[in-house]
Amino acid sequence: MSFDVTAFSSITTEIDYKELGANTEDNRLIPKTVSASHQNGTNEAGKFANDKNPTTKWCATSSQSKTPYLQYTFAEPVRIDRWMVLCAARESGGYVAEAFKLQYQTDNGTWVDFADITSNQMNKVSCSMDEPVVAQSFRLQMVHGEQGDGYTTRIYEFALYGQTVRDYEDGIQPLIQDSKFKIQNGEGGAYDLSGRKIDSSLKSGVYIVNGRKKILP
Ligand SMILES: [Ca+2]
Repeated sequence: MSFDVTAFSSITTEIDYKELGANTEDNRLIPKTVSASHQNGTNEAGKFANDKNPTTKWCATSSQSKTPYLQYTFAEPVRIDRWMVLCAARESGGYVAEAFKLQYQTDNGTWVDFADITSNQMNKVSCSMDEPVVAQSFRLQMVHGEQGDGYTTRIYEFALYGQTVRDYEDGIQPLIQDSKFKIQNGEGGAYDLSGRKIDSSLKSGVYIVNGRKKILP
């Protein structure tokens, strides 16, 4: 993973609106539903981490839960290659979340970590992933919502970036059809998009198997 971050500060936390925008070149994905395990009333509901407004937040008090989560569920499977969490330094540097995890849900319902952030002091944590994650539901699972002894959660934005699996597959279809290796007709084997036959077991990625696209998360 590579981090592109802003250190926490009690002075400034505003971020570039372009970073927050949906359907821009940043490919922010908008979930169909946003739900929080706990929230501090309707004015600090989970949806405020998804409103592209860096001055509104999802909050869950420590008395409600020390480890609440925020869940995004998309209308169809998506392929995530970047994420961003904007914390609460605009209120206080001490309110920057120290520890949290990002999770995706597998087909059998299990939640799996794909990021585990500890000892964080950055107000905006923006991470590009070397290995994209394909799923339909994701969670920001809080571990420690503040820098000190407190456990109140304050998240101003939680964003996932990427493409729907459908759009991604549409994007690679021309690569398959234009391949000089004729892999679109590949018989009885697995090939990568460069036309190389894969003899070992398949890792995550996109392959042509028996002439059809196959995405392995
Ligand atoms: Ca917000």
